[in-house]
Amino acid sequence: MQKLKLLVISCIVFLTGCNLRVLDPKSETARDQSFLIQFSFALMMIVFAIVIILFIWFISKYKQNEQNKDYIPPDDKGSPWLEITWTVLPFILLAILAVPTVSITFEQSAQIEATPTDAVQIEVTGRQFSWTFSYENGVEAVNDLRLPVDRPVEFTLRSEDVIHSFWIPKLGGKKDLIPGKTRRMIVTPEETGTYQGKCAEFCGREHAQMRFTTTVMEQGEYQQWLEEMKEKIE
Ligand SMILES: [Cu+2]
Repeated sequence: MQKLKLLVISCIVFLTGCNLRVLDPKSETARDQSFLIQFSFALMMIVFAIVIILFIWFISKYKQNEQNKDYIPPDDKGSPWLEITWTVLPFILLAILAVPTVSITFEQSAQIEATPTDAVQIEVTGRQFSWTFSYENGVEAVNDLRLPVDRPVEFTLRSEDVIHSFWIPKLGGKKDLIPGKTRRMIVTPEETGTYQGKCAEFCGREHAQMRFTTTVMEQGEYQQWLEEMKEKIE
């Protein structure tokens, strides 16, 4: 018991150092996704609470005591009303869950989403075990992603070797990089700051090192950074 307590406390301490927060959205994409997580969690908790309340109520109501210890309940052969209730209720709950899930999934599907005209284009290449980001003016940076705030960014994702997964939790969900395929992802960061990103698909021995930092900058600062980087390579 003592060991278990220690384990739980140390886990909590270690996890507070974790900067990969899914429920702290800094873009519309991430906000919609965290809404889905919270919405389905709330729905689950309602079902859980009802089941637990009924459970406690039944075990206290039908508990054996002095008065009922010889009572044998009649053998019921089914109840159409009960069966209809527990068939229809889950159906309604799933329908409620399906509406926002399907609509957000389609809305965020890159196949359907048109590229906004003012989108910044960034090419992302994943390889064992690093990320290369290529910007429109030819600048390349390794494990260092810079984005302008309040402008849509279209990522073109490619892998050089195995399957990787591009993930910046605060900006949006994961997108797998499949060797031989080009994939797209559109995100509009809404707040400046530094966000951690990582590979979210186990891809080999140093997978855990496959991290990158995402710096969302003011638009002017971003342009300045791009120009400074360009000068460096020339
Ligand atoms: Cu990887």
